[in-house]
Amino acid sequence: MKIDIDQNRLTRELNELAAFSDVPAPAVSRIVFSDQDLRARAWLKDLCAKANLDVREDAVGNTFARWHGSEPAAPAVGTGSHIDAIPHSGRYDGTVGVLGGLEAIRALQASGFQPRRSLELLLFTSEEPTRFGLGCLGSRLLAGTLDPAADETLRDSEGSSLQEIRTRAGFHGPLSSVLLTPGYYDAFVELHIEQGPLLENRGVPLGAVTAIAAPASLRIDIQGQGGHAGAVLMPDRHDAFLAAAEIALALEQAARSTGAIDSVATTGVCDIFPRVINGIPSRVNLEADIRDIDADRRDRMLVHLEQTCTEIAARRGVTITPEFINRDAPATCDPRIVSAIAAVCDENGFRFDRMVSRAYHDSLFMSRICPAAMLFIPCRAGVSHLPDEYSSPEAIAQGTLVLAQTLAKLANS
Ligand code: HGY
Ligand code: MN
Ligand code: MN
Repeated sequence: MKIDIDQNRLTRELNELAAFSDVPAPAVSRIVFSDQDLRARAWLKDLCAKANLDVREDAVGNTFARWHGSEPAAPAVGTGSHIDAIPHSGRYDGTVGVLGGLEAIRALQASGFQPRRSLELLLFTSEEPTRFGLGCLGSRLLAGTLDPAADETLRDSEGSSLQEIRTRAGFHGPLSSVLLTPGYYDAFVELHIEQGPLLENRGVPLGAVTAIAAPASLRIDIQGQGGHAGAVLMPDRHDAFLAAAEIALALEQAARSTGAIDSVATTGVCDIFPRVINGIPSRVNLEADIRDIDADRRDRMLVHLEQTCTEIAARRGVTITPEFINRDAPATCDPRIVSAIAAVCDENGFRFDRMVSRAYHDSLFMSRICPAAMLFIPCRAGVSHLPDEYSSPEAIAQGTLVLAQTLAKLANS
């Protein structure tokens, strides 16, 4: 069965999708449920309809495009990713998995392949934490790992709730209806850029992902004492920002001192109040991201952080309140699917590495409800979440070909 990936069409579609953006090229900003996101979704649904796929959307906007197999009642094989993009980022993160998944299905259709199990493309809602502060919103709800009460509790920076925003975007129904029934999928495979430099450094074109790191994130509120930048003497100060600075450095030290290269931590948000040059910071809001492929080691970093906050609060006379946003377990990718990816690479004579994913993905939550794995392709210098994120048309097409052949194996397993 010869499967031809239409590399030019796939490249063109990736560039068309990138144009649905709130910032000029080469950067992409496409926040979930923004006008650009909704336009991009409509454009994608039209492509799926043209491929004769049966399209449906759930109450949070997860979108499913199904090619019905000869055994429609059998658990399906899924593939897909996300199209939301953090501000001023790139055009390949997530989109390669959505448009590559569509191209894989179209190539299988054109090859005359007949799936026994249905093949289904997914577009997950809000993989990025940008708008609601929590990543993988759509896949968490599909997996039942997020309380539907999030409809009210999750709010964007303007105070609008998830419920208000999703219904305004045209997605209705109770959030509890998003949960997938057990056995809905027999397998799920996500194609994604590596978002790291390992494949490119090794000159290897493909990565079969064996595990996905355990992400945790938290908000830290620091309440100090404001005052006049000139009049308050240093011994009398309770500067909230200096306490925050110590926390950020302690977090870095915690990640560097575990002895493992897989421990990482970043303080990516720091809001200072009242944010005036001649006022002592009275309050700071920090948001930190802590990950490791080993959950226990990650949790030891979190314990160290909490102990450090207690010590800084006492010494500086400030109040420090850490609040977890998420604290997820890592995922082990399904060995059967990893083996199917490996077999396809071997059959094609493609080199590949088995590797872990340090970024989290929707596959992390799909693995809670079905066997799941990921296929990586290189991105230039490992750059991602930046406008110069890049993966070559050839690398994307090769990854799409391996995805197509892997889906075919799984659909008729
Ligand atoms: O942050 C992540 O790992 C993903 O790219 N959202
Ligand atoms: Mn991302
Ligand atoms: Mn992604």
